[in-house]
Formats: sequence, structure tokens, C-alpha cells
Amino acid sequence: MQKIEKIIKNEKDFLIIGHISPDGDTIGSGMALLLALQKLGKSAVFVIDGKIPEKMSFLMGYAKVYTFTECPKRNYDCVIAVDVSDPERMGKCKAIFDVHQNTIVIDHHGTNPAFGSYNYIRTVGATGLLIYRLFKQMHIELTKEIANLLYLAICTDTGNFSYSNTDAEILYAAAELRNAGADIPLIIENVYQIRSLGATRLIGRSLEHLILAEEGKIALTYILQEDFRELFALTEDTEELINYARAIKGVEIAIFLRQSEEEEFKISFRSKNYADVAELASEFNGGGHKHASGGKIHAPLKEAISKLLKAAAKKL
Ligand SMILES: [Mn+2]
Repeated sequence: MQKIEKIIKNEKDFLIIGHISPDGDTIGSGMALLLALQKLGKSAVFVIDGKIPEKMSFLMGYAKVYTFTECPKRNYDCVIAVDVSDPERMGKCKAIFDVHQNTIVIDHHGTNPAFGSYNYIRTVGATGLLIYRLFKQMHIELTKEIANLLYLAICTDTGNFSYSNTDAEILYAAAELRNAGADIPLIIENVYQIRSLGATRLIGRSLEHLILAEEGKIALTYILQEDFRELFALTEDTEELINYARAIKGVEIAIFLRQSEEEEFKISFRSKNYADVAELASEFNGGGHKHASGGKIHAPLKEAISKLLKAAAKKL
């Protein structure tokens, strides 16, 4: 971290890259870092190859998040990837990262191959906590804006402080962010308590598709492209669907498939107690954490389901 601190102090022009299918952690961490760098008198740009979820747009007034196409293509002094578990997760922005000599990776995924010139990788609850540590180390003031962004980052990646990654340090950080002005009711209302009509309808559809296997220890569900069209729902509306499968009593592994093309599915995995779904995801072009991971599969629906159920059964 000291080397990273030095680079941040010395360099002047930064590009921050978040991950595709952006979540609260990558958005909150990246934007907090952006504001901090600007406060230090640096110039900085934050880019994500992907759409900011509607429910997080309430914090987007603080600064601009560039799309890949809009992103100013200049010779940055340093490129920083936040919450990016592997280079592919940068989408089109990977091309910018790849050709740069001075790169930093700040991330909390255990499967991260440490692909930066400098890497600050610790398996903690959220990348937001690593950014928080960095700010403490550098005596960067937690403004109300930064507090809101880091709170968003850590609360979303800990399931609003309910997953097993919720440790004392992250709770202390949350307390300090609250002290610094984090508007918890505003954040929770937007992120957890308002649901679009499309997302509400998708819950019903995904439960109609529910499949249980291995005596109820595996639950699988899916949403097809036609479901999105029929229910006027968006890709981002699927995010919490896997939780309904995971919540079923007796389920250890939950699997959710989202059809991205005719014979292609994005997969989410969750486990409750002992199953390692990071390992499971690595068999399906993906990775992540022990209890939450993702991947993809290229196959017709029926074949995808049977392959997934078979592979998941081995992790029980
Ligand atoms: Mn994260």
C-alpha cells in the first residue's frame, strides 16, 4: 500500500477503471477515489464499460462516470482498476489498461491474479474497505460525498452487513462513514427498498422456472430473453433473483441463469454454508468468492442446466 500511496502522491493524471455490469462496490469505490484524487489537486477520469444501475443513479451527481466511447484517450500517468477481479472484467477498457506501464489494482477478490504493476489485494468484504484504508493511511478527509460512496460500496458487497464477510473492521468503517455524514436512509431506500415494476415481475417469472435438485440442496432458476421482452424488464432487474433460490430452506447452492444470447447464459452462484462456488465458477469461465461467484456457459438451455446441476452436485 505504501508504494501505491507514493504513486498517488507523485503522479498527476489518473484513469480509474471499474468493472462491467457495475455494482455498488465498483461504482462507490471508483467514484470515491475520483473525488479524493480531485481533492488532492490531481486530474482524474472514471470509466466503466457498462451501464450504471438505475437504483444507484441517486449518487451520480457527484462526478461524471465516463463510458468507454466517451472516455478521453490521453496518456494518463497511472491507470487504477478498482474491484476488478480479472482483466476481462474491464470489458473494452481492458485495451487501455493492457498497454499502460504504470498500473494499480485495488481489489478484494481472492481469485485476483494480481495483474497490475502494483497490487493492493486483500480478501476483505468490499473494495470500498480497501479504499477507506487507503484514505485513512493518506489522511484524506471523509467528506459527506465520499462517505456516501464508500458506504454504498461496503453495504452492497456485504448484503447490507449480513454476509459472513461482515467483520468488525467493516462495521467500524461503516460507523465512521456514518459519522462523516453517510445518509444511510437515503442509500438503503434507493438500493434496497425501491424495486422497479419489471424487477417485481421478474421475481414471479424466475420462481415459475425454479428447479430443485439433489434432494433440495441445489436450486436453479433462469430468465430468458423473451421474459425481458414480455415483462418490460431490464438486465439489471435480475440482480436479486438468485436470493429467492438461495433462501429456500435446505438449499446449499443456488444457481441463476440469464440468457444473454440464443445459446449463451450468464451464471450467478451462491452458497449458504460450506460449498465453494468460487471453484464451481472457475469450471464455467468465471470466478469470485467462496459464497458468491459468477461465470458463463455457451449451450442450449437444457444442456446448460444439466451441466450446471452435475457440476454443482460435486461441490456438496
Ligand atoms: Mn466488490
